[in-house]
Amino acid sequence: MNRAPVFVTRPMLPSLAEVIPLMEEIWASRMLSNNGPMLQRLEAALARHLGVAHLAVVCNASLGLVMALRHFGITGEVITSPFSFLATSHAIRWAGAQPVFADIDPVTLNLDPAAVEARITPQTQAILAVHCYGIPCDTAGLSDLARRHGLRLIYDAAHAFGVRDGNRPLVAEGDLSVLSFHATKVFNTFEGGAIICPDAATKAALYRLGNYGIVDDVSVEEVGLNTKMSELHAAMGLALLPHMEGAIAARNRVAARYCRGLAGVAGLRCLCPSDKAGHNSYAFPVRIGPDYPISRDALWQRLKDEGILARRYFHPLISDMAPYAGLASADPAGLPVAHLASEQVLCLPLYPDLDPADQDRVIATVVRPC
Ligand code: T4K
Repeated sequence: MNRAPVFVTRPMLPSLAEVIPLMEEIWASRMLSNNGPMLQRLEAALARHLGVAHLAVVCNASLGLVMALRHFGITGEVITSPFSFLATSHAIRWAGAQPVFADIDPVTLNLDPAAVEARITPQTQAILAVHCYGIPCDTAGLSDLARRHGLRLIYDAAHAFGVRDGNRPLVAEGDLSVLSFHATKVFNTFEGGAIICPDAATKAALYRLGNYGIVDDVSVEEVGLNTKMSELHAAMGLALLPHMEGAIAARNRVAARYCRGLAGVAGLRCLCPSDKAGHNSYAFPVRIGPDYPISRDALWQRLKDEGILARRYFHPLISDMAPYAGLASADPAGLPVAHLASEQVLCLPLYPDLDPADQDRVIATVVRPC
């Protein structure tokens, strides 16, 4: 039987009926970009939804990360995780700074503060940490480190939409946090992102930086970029946002179903705390250890043969990719935990409307791979 492939994720969309009235407003106003009414509404609605006071919406998280670094004038060394999507390190380079890789914690798979501390030099200016799969970093440990060494702390929160750490929204941590609204993320505007900022002055400075550096009709004070989100993208976000609570609850249910279905499988560990209040189940990473009957890569292929497109996020490590492999901090000997994770982690399909029958096939294949 020829089945449709089961993708690792599928974007959530609002109904067209919800989108069309917003399109009609855009057509009537003929405001298509440049801090238009849809963008302003989206920013206000997102700030309310996320429980933060200020945020600046941008056209994608990659440029949001570049802006966050540029905002603080970071051009020296930035300590970051090799276990992430390559955009994290690319942003450091595009900002004109140098990535320095530090090893990760074996449980959270996020930067290990002790490993970060060992990489600090007089050239270090910032830490760019990633809440991988929406699992919170050791924010207390990293904040303490940043404070003691006078470093900026920026979070790549691309995966962390809606995550709460205790009573606080996780994105409120650090000097700045950057969310992604890419199609593959928990909340999407097709392409997009946002920088969570501490005050209105920072938001205004970020808007200026993302609007060519223009101050007014006659003055430009810096070499800015264009990182604006269009009204069309903002409208998509406005239509989708009311669905987010239900979407995250549905993600958590899918994740919990995996946890039940995969409980007791020898050599396999589910990594996301789907039972923890405040988690968003952005992804469903499992760790394939030596006691599992086949290797992670063999399981990935076995699933692929069944039309199940699990993904090896994140393999290879960023530090092993050509633009970074020559760096001293990219030496695999200094990144043993990240290397093992990159060889053992596999992300299974997870999205709010994953068909239970498809999920059952994933579970059955993982439970009995041979
Ligand atoms: N920091 C971190 C930690 C990130 O993970 C990312 C992005 C960024 C920063 C940068 O954020 P942005 O600048 O993008 O805002 C995907 C995404 O393209 C990328 O955004 C994401 N991380 C990364 C983890 O995953 P690919 O190359 O794996 O995506 P792709 O096209 O293979 O998509 C995965 C699956 O999703 C497909 O098999 C099918 C499904 N899909 C995808 C798209 C784009 C759909 O069903 N519809 C779609 O429109 O990188």
